[in-house]
Amino acid sequence: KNQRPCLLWFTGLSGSGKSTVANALDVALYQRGYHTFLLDGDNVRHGLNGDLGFSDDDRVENIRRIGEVSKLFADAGLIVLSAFISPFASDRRMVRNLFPAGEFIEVFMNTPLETCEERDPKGLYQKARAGVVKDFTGIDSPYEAPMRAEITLDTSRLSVDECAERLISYLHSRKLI
Ligand code: GGZ
Repeated sequence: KNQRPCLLWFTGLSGSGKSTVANALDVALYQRGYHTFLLDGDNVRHGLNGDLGFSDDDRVENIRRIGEVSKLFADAGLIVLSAFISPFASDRRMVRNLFPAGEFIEVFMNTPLETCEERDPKGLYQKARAGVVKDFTGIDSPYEAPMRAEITLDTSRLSVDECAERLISYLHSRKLI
């Protein structure tokens, strides 16, 4: 199947649906015969970035490395899906600048903090509120919302499948697939 390499960069709070939507899109693209690669905390923060924590400096380095790895996979011709909080606008811009115009697609998961906190799948918000976990994004560490994301999705209003469909439509409209 014809495809053009690109990077779909999912940014948003913990629990906003980044990994869930990226995984659903990954499956949908695979089923349609496209070659993709998904990067998220599960396969990056334990291995490649196992030396990094959640201080501002470590988050900057986390995103820098992920941007470079994403670029390598795109150079190999893949549609890359990367799902990280990436709270700082400057880091997202740095990754954007690694890519030709139109090949970096910022996907802002704009799910309200309230919803993310209700979901709290790992109990981390509760720990952050209790002060047991420090520097937690949205609680005592900042999240800089994108001003000009290519796509904004809110999983408190849209189902995971609807989000994936919107992303597929976008890729079609830009002739990336
Ligand atoms: C934010 C944290 C923290 C702190 C652990 N702040 O929802 P999760 O659990 O499964 O995914 C979150 C993940 C965030 O890692 P990222 O690499 O995406 O972050 S960043 O882009 O800011 O570097 C969360 C868990 O790690 N987690 N401690 N203090 N999220």
